[in-house]
Amino acid sequence: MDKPKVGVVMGSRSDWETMRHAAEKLEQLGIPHEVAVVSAHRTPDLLFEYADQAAGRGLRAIIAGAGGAAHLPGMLAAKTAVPVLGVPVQSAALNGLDSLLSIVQMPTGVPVATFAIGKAGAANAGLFAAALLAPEMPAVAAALARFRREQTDTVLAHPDPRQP
Ligand code: RP5
Repeated sequence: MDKPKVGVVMGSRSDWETMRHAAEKLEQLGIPHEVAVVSAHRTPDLLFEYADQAAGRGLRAIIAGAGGAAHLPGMLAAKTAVPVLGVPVQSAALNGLDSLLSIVQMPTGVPVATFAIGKAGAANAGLFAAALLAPEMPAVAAALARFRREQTDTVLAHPDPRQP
């Protein structure tokens, strides 16, 4: 098995229903990846260990999803120079606005690339990771180009929204 190039981490098992959309895109585009629950609040030592080892293990990007007081992406970014792609998980109490603001409002100097709330954000984080890897992985570049072409062709082939 190829060594993972992308880590998909999340604050809780309950985030998987959202974060699986990131993993599915990586799978579809042939990107070696790993998936794990790493909680900023419940397993802080694991979070530090994961961030410390990320670059050395060959990860080129970390997609981190969390909901509510969503500190996981920001704390990872604080501990590693590997690009962190933050996905706000839709929370029950505030519909994910809390998650979004927790992730996007990083102070100067510690960037987290922040995506949309929920499924779209997770899927787009997967696609964005593919774009980051494309220059060094020709097969990924080709798969990403194919995905985009098929997406465009699908829209163009069904221009009338009244037709199924
Ligand atoms: C966050 O708290 C997690 O990322 C999750 O979105 C939220 C709720 O976690 P659980 O109570 O479902 O484990 O840390």
